[in-house]
Amino acid sequence: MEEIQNIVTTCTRDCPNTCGLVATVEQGRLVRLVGSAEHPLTRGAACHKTAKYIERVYSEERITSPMVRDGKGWQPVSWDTALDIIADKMKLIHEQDGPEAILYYQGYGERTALKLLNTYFFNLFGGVTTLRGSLCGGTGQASQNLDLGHRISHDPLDHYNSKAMILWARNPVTTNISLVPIIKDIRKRGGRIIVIDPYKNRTASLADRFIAPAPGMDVYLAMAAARIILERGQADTDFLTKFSQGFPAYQDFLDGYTVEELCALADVTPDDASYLAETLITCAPASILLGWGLHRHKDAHYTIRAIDALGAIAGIIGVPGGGVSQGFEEYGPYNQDYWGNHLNPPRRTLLMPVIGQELLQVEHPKIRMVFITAANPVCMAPNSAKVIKALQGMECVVCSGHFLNDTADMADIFLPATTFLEENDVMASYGHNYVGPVNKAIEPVGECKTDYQMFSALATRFPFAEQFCRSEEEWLYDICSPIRAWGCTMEELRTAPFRIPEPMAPYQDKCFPTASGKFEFMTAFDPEKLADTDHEFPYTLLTVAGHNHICSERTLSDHSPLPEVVLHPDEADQLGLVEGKPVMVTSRTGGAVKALLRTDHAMRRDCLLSERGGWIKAGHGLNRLTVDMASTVGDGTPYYQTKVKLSPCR
Ligand SMILES: Nc1nc2c(c(=O)[nH]1)N[C@H]1C(S)=C(S)[C@@H](COP(=O)(O)OP(=O)(O)OC[C@H]3O[C@@H](n4cnc5c(=O)[nH]c(N)nc54)[C@H](O)[C@@H]3O)O[C@H]1N2
Ligand SMILES: Nc1nc2c(c(=O)[nH]1)N[C@H]1C(S)=C(S)[C@@H](COP(=O)(O)OP(=O)(O)OC[C@H]3O[C@@H](n4cnc5c(=O)[nH]c(N)nc54)[C@H](O)[C@@H]3O)O[C@H]1N2
Ligand code: SF4
Ligand SMILES: [Mo]
Repeated sequence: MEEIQNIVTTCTRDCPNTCGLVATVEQGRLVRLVGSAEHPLTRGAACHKTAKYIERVYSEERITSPMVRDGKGWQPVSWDTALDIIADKMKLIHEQDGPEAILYYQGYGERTALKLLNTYFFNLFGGVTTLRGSLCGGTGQASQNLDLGHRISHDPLDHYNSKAMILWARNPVTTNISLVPIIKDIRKRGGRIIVIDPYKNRTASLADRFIAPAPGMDVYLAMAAARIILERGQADTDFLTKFSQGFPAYQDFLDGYTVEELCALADVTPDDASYLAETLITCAPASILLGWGLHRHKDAHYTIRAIDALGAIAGIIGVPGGGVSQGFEEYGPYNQDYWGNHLNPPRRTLLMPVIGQELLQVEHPKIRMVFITAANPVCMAPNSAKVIKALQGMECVVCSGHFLNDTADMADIFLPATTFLEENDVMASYGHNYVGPVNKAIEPVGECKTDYQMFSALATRFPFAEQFCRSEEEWLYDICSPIRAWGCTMEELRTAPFRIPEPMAPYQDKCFPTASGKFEFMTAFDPEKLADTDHEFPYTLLTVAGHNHICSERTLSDHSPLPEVVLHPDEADQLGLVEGKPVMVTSRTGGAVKALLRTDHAMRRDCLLSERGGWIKAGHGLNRLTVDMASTVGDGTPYYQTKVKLSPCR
């Protein structure tokens, strides 16, 4: 008899939707993966990438046994052999140079509850060098912390109370589909949607107004809208006087410009700024959702803080259906003692946004070994050439993942990881307040192991094995102690998502965990920092989320022969470039990427657009062009500070 099972689980990919899923398994093989109707946000609709994920699980390109590289290339080996080599190397380095000569690089590929234990393993070992900063959302969180004390976003379901939604550098049609029904509901109720983005992204088709400011110049648009609200006497004076600090200083910045000047600096029309201001006034409450695109500029904190300030002036902070929201804490609902950071004195950290440079230059001790899980820094961190050079200089690179991507190509040892369909775990979200069960749908493909199983097997080679090696259930019980304290048993968590008790709309009491206890306006602003023209490299390179892939989660055969870049047709004409033909894109990193040119009238003339995540070995790899630097606030990665030029290519 044919055995068919439906397993409730949660998608653990690097995606703010963190969908509830149902996996159908027939005779041990995954045959169907769809959105769960029971999940309050997924509502039965997962993305088009989900069904395709089955192909990824069973792909012939997937690596399903440990491998070690020798003079002839990759050789499959037993787990014991691979782990013995790693353990011996770790012990030797610890003995000779101390544990800080090893870097543990944990990426964004999967951030489940049990992933806390990866760091715990290294802490039991003695604490190694780890990372600080972010390739993703660091700037926004740090900037909002300055204004609000502690960034808390509105529950996405609270936006059913919104009369307007302003999507500022965010493209939910591609990146956050569970917001789409909410957007449509706002429109159905007669509300407004505004999309603010230098590029006419897919979400713009759902918007009443699309505003395309110059990249990184949104601060001026936010200031223009704030000025208009103040000039029209529509500011929330009660909030400003009772619950905020620093408003007079902020008003001084605004008074330094006319609305027209601010609009010229943002390169938008005064009508765009008026529409934005008027929406905040007449469609109250309006919510503002910040995307990750905003973060990718060096002084992005100006923009983010100016948008928070606009929210404060418009009176949407602490108001149901309002707010300036961004992300959620994906490790928030766990007992974070299990990172084990208390076991050692604080150890050295390297700055993620400039990881190549850091690895090349750190001393005392030098890094000799890099252990990478769930990441592809060669492809996804900026300035690939430096990351490659740094990894090539290592004595030993261990890489754990699913496929032989650009980073695996730099490794000496590859450890094959399970996908979430082969795991039991718990998953919280950076896009909403639900934490959900990860239930194993199929047995691990080949010899793949979960990260926890790998680290447990490795731990048996060290004296701390007993402290580390427990059953996954025991660990989850302990790590999820806050969830249990909120009244959800582990049995309940296995069957359905649980909403953690964060507010639907934060700050309703108008108390903010800042030094003053009030909302704090930005009181320093240096416009000089935003001036950033480069005549030789005139286009800002926007490397945005791809519609069909999450970051670099692809296979080699998934790639088109060349990456596509999109330019305004008049710019192409001026450069003598032809649509559909290859062009060479270069930047100040010295990198060069051959790409196929597409032209689009919807592009701003000062930007070149491409999707991020394609592999270098497949001829993509846009991060060969991106400059490596850290943002002024929050140690984020300003990928879009990169300027490029184009030339014809035979
Ligand atoms: N399909 C798919 N989904 C994904 C991902 C993916 O790669 N593919 N990645 C996941 C991850 S890791 C993340 S962090 C999120 C990201 O989710 P989003 O933030 O929604 O996506 P991005 O494409 O990074 O950036 C959104 C937009 O910001 C715009 N932008 C860039 N600079 C500026 C600026 O200066 N001002 C303004 N106003 N807009 C600007 C870009 O043109 C882009 O359209 O999505 C997640 N979901
Ligand atoms: N140019 C440019 N570059 C960018 C960005 C941009 O906007 N522009 N955006 C940045 C953003 S938002 C992000 S989040 C980063 C992402 O950067 P990274 O985290 O370095 O890379 P990903 O492409 O997400 O790759 C994650 C890898 O983890 C593997 N993986 C998944 N689950 C597991 C697991 O459980 N165990 C193990 N061992 N491996 C697993 C996947 O197969 C995949 O290879 O990239 C950044 N890079
Ligand atoms: S990738 Fe994102 S949208 Fe697609 S199923 Fe996973 S969480 Fe949902
Ligand atoms: Mo991200």
